[in-house]
Parts: sequence; structure tokens; C-alpha cells
Amino acid sequence: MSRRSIDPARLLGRISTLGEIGRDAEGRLVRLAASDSEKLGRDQFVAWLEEVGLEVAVDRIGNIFGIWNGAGEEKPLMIGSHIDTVINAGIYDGCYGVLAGLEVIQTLKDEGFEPSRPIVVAAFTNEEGVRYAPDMMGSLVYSGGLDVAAALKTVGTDGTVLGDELARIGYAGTDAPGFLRPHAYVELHIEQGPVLEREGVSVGAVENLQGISWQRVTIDGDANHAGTTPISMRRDAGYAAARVIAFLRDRAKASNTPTVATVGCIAFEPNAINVIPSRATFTIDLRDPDEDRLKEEEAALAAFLELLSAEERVGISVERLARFEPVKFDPAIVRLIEAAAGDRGLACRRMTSGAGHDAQMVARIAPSAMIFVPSRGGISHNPKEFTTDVDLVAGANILLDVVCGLATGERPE
Ligand code: HGY
Ligand code: MN
Ligand code: MN
Repeated sequence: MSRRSIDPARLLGRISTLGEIGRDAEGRLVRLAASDSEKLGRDQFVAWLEEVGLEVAVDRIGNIFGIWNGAGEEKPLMIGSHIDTVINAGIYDGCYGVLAGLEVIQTLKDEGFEPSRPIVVAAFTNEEGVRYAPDMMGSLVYSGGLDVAAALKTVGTDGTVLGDELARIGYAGTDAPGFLRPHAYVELHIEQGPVLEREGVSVGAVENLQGISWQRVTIDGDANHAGTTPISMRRDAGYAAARVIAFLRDRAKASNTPTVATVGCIAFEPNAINVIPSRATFTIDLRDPDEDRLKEEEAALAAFLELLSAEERVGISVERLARFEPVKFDPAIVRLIEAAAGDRGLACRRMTSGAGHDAQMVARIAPSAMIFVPSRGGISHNPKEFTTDVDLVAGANILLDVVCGLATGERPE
């Protein structure tokens, strides 16, 4: 019997089509949550859902669901990811999982497969959190971790309000978040790291995901003349910020643990070449698979900021932007993923996700797990992000097999 397979050309074609939607004047892919460019991506996804004959639902936080009713009122099996991107993004992050989910449903529908439960493909709102913090916001609201009214009031880095923007782009849905309670959730995603490629392994069976801590730090000093002010008299917010960045890197490097720390955004005021910065505002992204270690890192940072404030005579305030504990995925689904890879003769290894994903939120309300495929050079959040067609198709076929396994309606053993 020939093994089921998705339609490679259709999947790869949709990935490249969506990858061209939302490019800016310099050709960079920028589909920030609830922006005009993301609306175009959303509209294309909804058009494909309708083409495949799925019922389309949008909830109040703008999560989009393509529902294949299948049999009965059983809890649906859910697959999906996100289609919003970072700034100057690659074309696979999130989009691959959403489009592979659609492809799996279309393949099963076309061959007359009779699932014993509905199957749903989801595109969650604001997974990246670049414009509106926290990240994974749509799936966090969906799984009851954040009140939808509070989320809709979130003010973005550009001063816009998420709820207004969703209404403006026509995706302020009416369904209550969580109106679909999944039987299980599986998310296919590029690894975005170097492990699978380095080991020559095609499939990652993701068994856990690391904890994430996002903070915004504001340091206040005194603007003064860059030429006349002796070093000893300076309250230099720019220099103090630089000491924080160095502290984070040096500590993570010396720790011999998987702890990672990133300062991704920084702004000085008044931001003039010959003025000592009076203010520095920057973000800190701290991550670790171990909750106790992550807490230790946060405490060490807080202690350093206290010390720095005294030494540099600057004011320092901190705002929490996101805080998610590490998540363990469902062992039975992880085993299903490994079995599916084995059946297809694909090398597979268990792994931890360094990135945040919607699966970590849906895991709060349903058994969930993730499938990874290799990222060339481990590169992501960068236009150089790349995964081979062979790996993309293989990953989608693993998702197909896992969905067929789960679609029988029994909880995976
Ligand atoms: O931040 C993350 O890990 C994800 O890309 N939102
Ligand atoms: Mn992603
Ligand atoms: Mn991402």
C-alpha cells in the first residue's frame, strides 16, 4: 500500500506565496501583528481555507481557525502556528506550521479520510510579540492565560492599541477565545537552532520548551556636554546600559548552563552625537529550560541593577513584559512523533525548544507537542532562514501521520 503523502508542490507553493506577502519598500518581510501587511497575509490564509472548503472562525483576539467538521461533536484535533513575523523575517517561522496544517487537512479531505473528530488548523495572533508584548499573545488568551479585554487594550511599540488595529484590519472576531477546546494540539515548526542540522537528523520530537523572561529597563541620567563634562561628573545612561548588556553576556557565557540573554531593542535620548545620554531604554530577553535557574538569573540581574544605580548615580526602573515558565509537552504525542519518523525511516531526536511557541500556551488546556525540522546554519528571525524542500515535505508528512494517529479520537498512549 503506497504511504499517504501531502502534495509537495502545493505546500511549497503556498509557503513561497505567503513569503512574498507583506514585504516593505526595501523588500524585507515585515508582517507585524495586526498591521496592514499582516492583514494581507491573513486574507490570503482565509482565502485558502475557503478554497479547501473549511468553516472559517475568528475569535475576539483575532485567532483564525479553519474547521473541518469531520464526524460528531467530539473535541477537535488542532494543528497550526502563526503567520505574523518579526522585522526582516524569514518565510518559514510560523507560516510553515500553519500551511502544513492546511495541507494535511486538504490531503485527508481529498482522499475521503473520515476523521472521528473535527480537525482544525489555527493561525494564532501576535505570536512574535514584536509590536505588542507579550509574545504568544493570541494563544495565551485562547488558553485562558490572559483576559481578552486586557489583551485588546495592549499598547504597541508604535502607540497603537491592539483591539483598534484588529478592528481596523477586519479581524476583531466575535468567537470567545477558547470556544474550541482541542482534544490535542500538534505544532510543526522549523527548529530555528543548529542542533538537527549539526547532527544530521531530519525530525525533532520536541518534549519541552524553555522559560522566557522579557523586561523593559529605563535608565535615567543627565544629559550633558560630551566635550566639557569630566568623566567623574557624568550620570551617563548610555554607559550604564552598556554595562548591563556586558553583565548579561558575561554571566551567561561564564554560567556553563543553557541560559541565554539578549538585548534586542535599545534607544537613547536625546540620541545626539555630542550629548551624554540622559535616558536609555532597552529590552532584556532571558531564557532557561530550568525555572529555578531562570529565577536565579532574574535575581542576579535585579541585584546588578541596584549596584549599577548606586555606582553610576542613575535612576533605573524595570517593567515586566512577559514571563512564561518552562513547559513539558505530552509524552504520548512525543512518542507518536518518534514512531511516525521511524515508520518513514527518518532519523529523529528528542529536544528542547529554545524559542517560544503557541504550543506552550495550548499545552495549558490540551495535550500538546511539537515537530521540528532542521534550519540551515540554525539561522532564524533573519531573511537567511532556510529549510530544504525535502525537510519541509518530510516534516509535513510526519504531521500527517501524527494527525491520522490522533484523529481516531483516542487519547494517544
Ligand atoms: O520569542 C520567541 O521565541 C518566539 O519567536 N516568539
Ligand atoms: Mn514561530
Ligand atoms: Mn519567531
